[in-house]
Amino acid sequence: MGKLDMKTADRDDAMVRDLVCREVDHAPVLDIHTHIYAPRFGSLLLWGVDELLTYHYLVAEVFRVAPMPYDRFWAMPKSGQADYVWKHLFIERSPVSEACRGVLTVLHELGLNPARRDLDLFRKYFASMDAEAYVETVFRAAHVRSVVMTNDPFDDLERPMWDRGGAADPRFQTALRIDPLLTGWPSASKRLADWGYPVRGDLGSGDLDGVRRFLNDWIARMKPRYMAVSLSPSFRFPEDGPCGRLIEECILPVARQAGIPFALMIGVRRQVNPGLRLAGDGVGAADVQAVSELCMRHPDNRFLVTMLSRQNQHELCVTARKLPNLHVFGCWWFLNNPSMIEEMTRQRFELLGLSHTPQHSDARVLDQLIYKWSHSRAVIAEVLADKYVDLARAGWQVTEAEVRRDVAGLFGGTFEQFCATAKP
Ligand code: FIX
Ligand code: ZN
Repeated sequence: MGKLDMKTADRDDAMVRDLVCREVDHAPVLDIHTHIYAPRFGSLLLWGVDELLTYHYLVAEVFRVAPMPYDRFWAMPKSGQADYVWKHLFIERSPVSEACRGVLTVLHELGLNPARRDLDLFRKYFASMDAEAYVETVFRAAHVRSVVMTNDPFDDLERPMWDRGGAADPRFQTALRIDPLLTGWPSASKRLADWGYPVRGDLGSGDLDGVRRFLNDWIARMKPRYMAVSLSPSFRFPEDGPCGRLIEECILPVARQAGIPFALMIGVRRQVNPGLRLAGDGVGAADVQAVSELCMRHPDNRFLVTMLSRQNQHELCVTARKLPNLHVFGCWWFLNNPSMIEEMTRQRFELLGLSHTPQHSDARVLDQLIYKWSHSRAVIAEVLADKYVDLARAGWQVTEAEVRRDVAGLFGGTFEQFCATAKP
């Protein structure tokens, strides 16, 4: 290439990069897995600086640098816990971790100058907010068009909210979460019996019928986008225990009939350190073969899968290449860091093209939508731009409309199309 040609190529590359950044920055996202709630769920919707600072990612981090008896920490009011995190992770050392950086990004994007380092000032800003208006502010700042909640009928705080009903809110879609059913059948079966389902715990035909009725009732009530479970690294399929049997005989037929996917989030070791509560979960490499078997044996079901261990990512992509009923999504939890997002997104583009959903936020605090999306967008834009530049080298120029189309797919459109194929 001559000098002039190289200059032109560099200019074209820069134009592609600018275009991709603009499109990715502003693409309205459908966030397909979160733990935030619509305002009608009242106190379950968490927001504000004290909630941000006591996010379980930060609780794990503060105990590394300033351990104290767990009971003493949990006995403190939320503001006391937040003060403790602020002092040890932001004031006494620089907040370089991804979770710490996230708090600063939120404050910064809300126009609160984090450099003031004045927690009470930040608190004042949130104290003057009303939940409904703040949802609008955050969705606008994060360019989020809708989120999928995690809705758990076994949760004693959440269940009564459903009994009370209330108008559906298109900004907050639902997902029926059923972990206790698959990971703690003996006690889940007792609860189903308490709620009036004819379940004895022996997994006989009466039990299976009762579970299917339970699932159908909650699907009718919640109208979920999908059913979901998180599973440990020891998950195997097929399997003759309660987990395998309930998946095969209850969840999959019910999902097929309802026309919704089944989402599996695999690889979490729950309560490695129970003193840390929600912050006490860990990770382990899981068995991708189980995912492959599940999808192969049930071609009429649709599966959304994310795995927590870095080791599982390549095999999961290769498995998805073979199985069109498998949709890979997100960089989950300990993978939601720029270095991991970059590696995984690159690998997914290279192996799966655009047929995946690169990211979900997993936000537990409303405000986190701002940082989780702004941090992820920056990485996804860079990787996507690299790919378009590679195409340009091969003589294929993408148009603005094509970039917009592709980005819309990555930020929720492809997920919606995949869900639509689950309809009977
Ligand atoms: O199981 C899940 O959906 C996990 O994402 C959460 O339980 C976890 O605590 C979390 O918030 C991770 O980001
Ligand atoms: Zn989650």
